[in-house]
Amino acid sequence: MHIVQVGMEYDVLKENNKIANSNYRLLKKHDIRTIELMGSIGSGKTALIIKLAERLRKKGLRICAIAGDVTGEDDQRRMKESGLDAVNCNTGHECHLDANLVKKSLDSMDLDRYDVIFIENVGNLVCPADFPLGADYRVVVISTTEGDDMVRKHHDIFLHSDVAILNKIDISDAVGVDPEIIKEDYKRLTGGLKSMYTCSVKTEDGIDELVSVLGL
Ligand SMILES: Nc1nc2c(ncn2[C@@H]2O[C@H](COP(=O)(O)OP(=O)(O)OP(=O)(O)O)[C@@H](O)[C@H]2O)c(=O)[nH]1
Ligand SMILES: [Mg+2]
Repeated sequence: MHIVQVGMEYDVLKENNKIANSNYRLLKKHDIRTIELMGSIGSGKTALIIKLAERLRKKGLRICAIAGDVTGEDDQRRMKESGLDAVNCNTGHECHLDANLVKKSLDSMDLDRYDVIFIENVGNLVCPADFPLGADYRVVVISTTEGDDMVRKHHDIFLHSDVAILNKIDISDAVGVDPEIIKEDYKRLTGGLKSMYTCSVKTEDGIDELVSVLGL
């Protein structure tokens, strides 16, 4: 029984990776840069996408976002209200997007209209890790309000992502969290090879640096 379960899981992940590769090739064919944002519920993924998109529009880039959530259209609505083109992508019951759901969203879009696509994954620090979607960068966003132990508790998502961001540094004192502890944990986990970037979407601290880190 145990062996069968492992085999099924392997097939699902293999199939996902195949579709993710095809998403990646499709996006490259249209010369689109794609950034996936994963991270905890409420860490500020939607707020960060809206803020980055504002910056990029000023540079003349054409932006769209895929708003991933279990149910509802709240994030898509916020994105659209900010002037950003956005496609809603509900998983129904699942705790993460998969490459096939993203493929369906991409199929519904006119890809010649965009230079950059943001994909917001479902708020979760566990499930999205194993399911690449075909983006250029996988970014994980956590925030000071989650405490200082997220890196110690969730190795996989940090190891499966290219860039890590600690948001809401404007309220780190108020919630009694020292950003340096989280950054040190991350450095230790990644063997000193990568640093975590800090920002506040609210005060815009660190946003310009993120634009350049993400190659935008
Ligand atoms: N103080 C402060 N609040 C922030 C910051 N960034 C986001 N918020 C607030 O945090 C709350 C959650 O932000 P969202 O952007 O909805 O977070 P999310 O990660 O998209 O949440 P889910 O989609 O539900 O997983 C909102 O009330 C934001 O206004 C920040 O840098 N500082
Ligand atoms: Mg959101």
